[in-house]
Amino acid sequence: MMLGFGVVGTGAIGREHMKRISNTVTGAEIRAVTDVNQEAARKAVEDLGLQALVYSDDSALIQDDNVDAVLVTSWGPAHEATVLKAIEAGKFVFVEKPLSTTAEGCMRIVEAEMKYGKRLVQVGFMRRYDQGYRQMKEAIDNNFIGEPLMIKCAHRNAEVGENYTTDMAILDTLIHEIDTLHWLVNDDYKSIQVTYPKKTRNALKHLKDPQIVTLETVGGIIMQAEIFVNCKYGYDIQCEVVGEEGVVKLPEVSTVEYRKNAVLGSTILMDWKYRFEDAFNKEFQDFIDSTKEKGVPSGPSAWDGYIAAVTGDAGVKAQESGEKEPIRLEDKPAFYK
Ligand code: NAI
Ligand code: ISE
Repeated sequence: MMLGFGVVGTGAIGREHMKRISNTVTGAEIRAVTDVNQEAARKAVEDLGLQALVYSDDSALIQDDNVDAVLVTSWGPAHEATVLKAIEAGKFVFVEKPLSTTAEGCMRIVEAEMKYGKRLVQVGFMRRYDQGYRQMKEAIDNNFIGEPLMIKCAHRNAEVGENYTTDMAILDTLIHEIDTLHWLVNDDYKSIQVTYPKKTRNALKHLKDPQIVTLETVGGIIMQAEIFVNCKYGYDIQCEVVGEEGVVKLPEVSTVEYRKNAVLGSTILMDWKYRFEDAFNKEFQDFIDSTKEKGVPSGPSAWDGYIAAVTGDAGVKAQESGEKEPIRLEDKPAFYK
């Protein structure tokens, strides 16, 4: 039986995921779409050659009996309302990051899901499905490098648009590291601090870029993440975990090696879309298989979305204060253990 998706938000990543569901992964199909820009929704259906209904809003789409799972790819501030409606209707939800733009909003989702009585929600933290990160995690879990002591990582984008603001370095960009790093080392965050190196002349006036974020865990691991969103040369994700007995490093993406004009080189990808394509495919296949076979999604949960939101809020505070800000999480409910 096919899992029927209803898509809320047919913008950039919405269309990517629609293509993925229709052409790459197996066991699912797009049955309905909606977007506040109705023309965009109609065009997405037409361009992808789908047999999907176009609804006027998310409420109507969620009520469609043929929609088993709601894919939320609208703007961040709209996520919470759609996710809550989908939970109330007992539909599975795949929601892109952020789960909600506030920690309180994430907690409302957590409470609604617990009240419903089983997991319905998966958050789009796709790095947990990236082969390199998975291999690192396996090595750490198997004690290959002994106790992890520190992490050094970088999240670099070639450039960002005018509407990218300083806080987005934490809430939109670092959010992926926030989710991945504590998962990698099985630890919880304790504090966050942000410092600003010399500013690049390639960043617009209103933006502080690059930024160095230091996260400290309850177990004492120090993680240093560089966020540099106008690095110019490409989309580059780096991560190295230093342990008591050795080091594991995120492998470079393999691209063709070339020799030309006295250079031995290889290409750096320019876009997250290509860097994490395989991870996106795997996260969707897992969501489809888990919901169909186990009746619950098994990927990053609403609780993981909550952790990211609390940490992100503390990060924005740290950007403003320059101080080490505490990260205070509620106790994890047994429901999510
Ligand atoms: P976008 O602006 O290209 O598309 C968003 C679409 O949602 C637009 O077509 C807009 O009209 C529609 N929309 C907004 N509010 C709506 C509502 N209430 N109901 C229905 N439609 C609504 O944005 P983009 O880049 O596709 O990002 C969407 C989400 O995906 C964001 O939360 C973003 O953070 C996340 N994202 C995640 C990535 C990842 O690596 N996991 C990468 C890029 C984006
Ligand atoms: C974007 O919003 C994402 O979610 C990408 O995965 C990330 O790497 C990129 O830097 C963000 O702008």
